[in-house]
Amino acid sequence: LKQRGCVVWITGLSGSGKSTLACTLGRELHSRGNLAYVLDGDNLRHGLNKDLGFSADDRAENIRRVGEVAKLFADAGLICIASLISPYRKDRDSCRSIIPDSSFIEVFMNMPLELCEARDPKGLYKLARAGKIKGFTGIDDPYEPPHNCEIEIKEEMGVCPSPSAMAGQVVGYLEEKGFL
Ligand code: GGZ
Repeated sequence: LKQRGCVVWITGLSGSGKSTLACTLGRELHSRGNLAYVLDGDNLRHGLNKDLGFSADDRAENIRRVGEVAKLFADAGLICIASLISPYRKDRDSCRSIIPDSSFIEVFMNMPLELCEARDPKGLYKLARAGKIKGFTGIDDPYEPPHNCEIEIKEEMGVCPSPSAMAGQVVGYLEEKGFL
């Protein structure tokens, strides 16, 4: 088994494909014989983070906790894949600062709001537009795109990459940097 522990931190709007990438990447790594573990923001909010809401302070605490857990997994030698909206640059940067030497790999799902809103997998954008959810990221709450991400996933000529193409982009990066 060749691998070096690291944190793949996937940030982007709701509906941008974070969970899809996390899950596809996790399966791809397992099928190659690597050890990976997915920490998904939305899932963790049912357990570890069930006391937290969506104020800026609660999001910061959510991200801090997941960052600390991701660090433990990376210390144990796993490829830890964290997928959270993580809308504030300062919160993502604090996670980066606790993970040692270049093993925090920030992946930005750079998908247009219109696309995420058109997908609306859980109908949350619709509720946010109707004012039934307040403080929804991208509608009436901020999203700060990264200035310094390692990997950017975006549409090419108006076409969104497939899940396996997105996972392939991350696997290529991990190989190039010697994590795999
Ligand atoms: C953003 C919200 C909100 C608000 C509920 N704003 O697409 P989803 O549904 O499945 O994932 C989103 C999830 C966001 O949780 P995170 O832990 O990733 O957020 S953060 O990093 O900002 O702490 C969305 C749902 O929760 N959701 N209300 N107001 N997303």
